[in-house]
Amino acid sequence: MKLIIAVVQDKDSARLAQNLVKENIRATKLASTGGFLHAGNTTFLIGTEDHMVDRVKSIIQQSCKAREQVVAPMSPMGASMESYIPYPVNVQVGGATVFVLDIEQFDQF
Ligand code: 2BA
Repeated sequence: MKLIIAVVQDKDSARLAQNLVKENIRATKLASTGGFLHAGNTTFLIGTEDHMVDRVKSIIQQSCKAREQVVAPMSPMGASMESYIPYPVNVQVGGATVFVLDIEQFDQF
């Protein structure tokens, strides 16, 4: 069994959730925040059998798309100098960042 962790943009999360339900794939949605943009995103936890991993990845790929986001300049006050961006820049945010982990045990009580 595997645990698929997928970080997706909020705009795609309803579509992804719907497409997973349609195919009877169970998932948990968590509200999350990107470490770089500090923008809200959604993290899906999907526990699934090994043979379903490629299918789940393909549903994620079809449901989520990459977009450009403008990062506005931040005041250096309160921000560390490494994260200070003095002018607006375009950042390409991926459709989904996906991790696949082995599950040692799976129980439901
Ligand atoms: P954020 O951390 O807010 O990152 C948003 C986008 O900003 C990233 O898109 C990437 O294009 C850019 N970015 C991130 N860190 C950067 C840096 N140090 N320098 C320059 N550009 C940077 P994605 O790579 O598609 O990531 C989208 C979201 O997925 C991330 O939001 C984060 O929440 C998650 N993520 C991405 N890689 C991850 C990882 N290795 N571990 C955990 N979460 C990750």
